[in-house]
Amino acid sequence: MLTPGIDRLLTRLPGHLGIRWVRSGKSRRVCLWLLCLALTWSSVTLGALPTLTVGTNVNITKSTANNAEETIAINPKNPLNLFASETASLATKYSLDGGLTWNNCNVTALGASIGDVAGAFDDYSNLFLVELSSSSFHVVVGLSTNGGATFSLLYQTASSGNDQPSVTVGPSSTSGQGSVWITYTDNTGSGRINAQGAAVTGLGHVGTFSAAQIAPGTSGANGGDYGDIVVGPSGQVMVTYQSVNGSEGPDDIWINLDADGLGAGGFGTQSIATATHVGSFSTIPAQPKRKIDAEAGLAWDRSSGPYHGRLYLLYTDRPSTNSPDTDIYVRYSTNNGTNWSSPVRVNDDPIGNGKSQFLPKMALDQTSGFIAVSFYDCRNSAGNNTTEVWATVSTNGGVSFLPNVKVSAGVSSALVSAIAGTSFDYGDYTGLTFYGGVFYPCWADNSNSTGNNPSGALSNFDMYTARVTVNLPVVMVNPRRSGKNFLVSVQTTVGKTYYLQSAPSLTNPFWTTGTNVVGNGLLQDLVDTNLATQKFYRVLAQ
Ligand SMILES: [Ca+2]
Ligand SMILES: [Ca+2]
Ligand SMILES: [Ca+2]
Ligand SMILES: [Ca+2]
Repeated sequence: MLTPGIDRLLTRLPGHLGIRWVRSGKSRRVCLWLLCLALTWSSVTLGALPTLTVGTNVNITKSTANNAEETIAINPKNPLNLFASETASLATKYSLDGGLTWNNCNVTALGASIGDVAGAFDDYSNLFLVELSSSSFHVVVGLSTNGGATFSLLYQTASSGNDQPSVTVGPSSTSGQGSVWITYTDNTGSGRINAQGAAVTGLGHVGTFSAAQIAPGTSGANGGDYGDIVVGPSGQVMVTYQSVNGSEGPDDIWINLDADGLGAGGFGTQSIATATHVGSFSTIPAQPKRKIDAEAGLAWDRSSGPYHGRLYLLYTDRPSTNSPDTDIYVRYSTNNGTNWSSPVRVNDDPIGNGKSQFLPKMALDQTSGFIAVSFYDCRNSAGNNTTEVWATVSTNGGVSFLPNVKVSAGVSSALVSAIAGTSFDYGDYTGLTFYGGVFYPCWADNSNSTGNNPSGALSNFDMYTARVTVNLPVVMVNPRRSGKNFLVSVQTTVGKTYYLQSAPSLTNPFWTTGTNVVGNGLLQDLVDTNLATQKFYRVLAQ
């Protein structure tokens, strides 16, 4: 039972914790207000940052074939259900136990493919898979309604000669209805960026894909490729891509917005979101044959968190064309891509150390608005040519990123004969998915750190993943009454002092400071021995 004052109570109070104590008549009750997320946002005040815990590396494929260029997706309706696939050998797998064990998907209905796989689950548990057909590179869209066990053929483009399709899901511009969108490069149209969307109304209920919409400005010399697509909170859709100049760079990363999503309006004029020194074929020591592009990626915050509506752009840049010192950057926009923030460097190894970070992927947790980024990283490679996988998270809307964590247990290399002979290196991209405070990078690994790559170490890649958990700092637990005492436990940090304050109402600007404790790194109690009929409590740290 909430009293009329509760709405006002739900006003966020940065930098402290709020608790309302109500004691009335015969029934005594406590209305507790635990702002765990607010605590994270106010972590500067409280002196505690979220941490990331990396789980055991899992070898998804365990195959003698070469496995590289991955996609991974988590089912928001059942987060123990994951899907992963890769281009080099088209291993296509699903998991029902949170990524610990993996089964083969049946994709025979989709026909023969040359890969360029990408997958996404929607909120109805629909799993969409896009890939290129072996015959003429049509974009094939598969649908699984059973978590990845079997796929049916949902759609195939009329256009041929396509490249690098992506798929994404979200709401539509019609209330209560979802949408699924694909984008790809149509090379019969000289590098046009095409997008097509369909309404989704339930599990297995997917409408007809719209005709191919061309992103204006993309054709001929300004053709785009290596892009991404994302759906915003009101069903609006954005594509990103970089110019295909076939060179080391410099280059531009472009965007077009379809403001009404599945509505009749098309994509607007293209605009440059950022310049980069990474061209569409940039040579780095770790990926010398396949080369890399900037791997532009998009995420849009549709959560109810504090950064709802924020749009994120991920890309790779370097200090100058031909520099091996590639870095990963994120910019954000609060106005549908009209303006972008300054770039924030995601990798946290020393600036200017010459080491390559490449093939980044970004994913947004729609339960919180947190964004994760993972990437191959040569920071620990003396020759800047062997890789680990590193990752990090931003909990503050892309303003900063947590200290990076190493996700891969071993060190991999594309310079070994088995991989160099393919000229495919690590492929063109990696996978990442993020839901409910847990994210899963997916990458090509030939370290054999798990001991179950049948090709042994430093031979053919297997596809690996690991569960990475975001741990929010617990700073206040177990608020409780004991006789005439009110108590709350606080996780303290050395160097801070914690004060319990109370006030008779939230509109009263005068808070009475009660007891305090000096932080010692342990859980400590703050006590008010003068419980009144109604009090509002907060804990300050300074
Ligand atoms: Ca590819
Ligand atoms: Ca539209
Ligand atoms: Ca670097
Ligand atoms: Ca393998």
